[in-house]
Amino acid sequence: VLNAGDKANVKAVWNKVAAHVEEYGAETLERMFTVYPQTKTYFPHFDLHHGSAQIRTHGKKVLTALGEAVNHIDDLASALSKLSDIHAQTLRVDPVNFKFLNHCFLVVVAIHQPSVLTPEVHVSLDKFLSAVGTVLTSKYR
Ligand code: HNI
Repeated sequence: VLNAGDKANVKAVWNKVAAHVEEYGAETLERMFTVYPQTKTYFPHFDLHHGSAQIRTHGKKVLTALGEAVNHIDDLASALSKLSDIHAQTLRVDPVNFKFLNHCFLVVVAIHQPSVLTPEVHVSLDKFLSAVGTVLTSKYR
């Protein structure tokens, strides 16, 4: 459960991330595809080469959605309801992949914004990303 301190920490991270959603999003996806190549199977229709315009566009979409979740951190379930339907019913992304994406995003934040990522903030960001993953995989049947 995200407590008040966690919520403040996540908002502090987002203050640093918001201006870079396309860059950080693309880097997150590129790391995910390289480090966990099985994640590429969900994107057979994408050009996955370095610098791909599709990766940039999709990275921006994913991080923009995460930013929306930060803006509705007290009600993630409603804020992510539509995305949850898409991932569970249409895309059928195996839940393990959310851990991979979360890990890669943490690495990207650590690289680009090292000063914001104190151990306490790291914990809060990890909790937030897990909570988002839980919501996005909550409608699987
Ligand atoms: Ni995800 C589409 C957000 C995790 C595979 N994803 C989206 C869209 C958003 C999004 C936004 C665009 C939806 C639309 O078209 O309306 N994805 C998120 C978020 C997370 C996440 C916020 C977790 C933090 N997605 C994942 C994971 C995978 C994944 C872990 C698989 C490894 N997502 C997809 C695929 C699509 C997608 C595939 C469709 C892409 C396309 O354009 O065809």
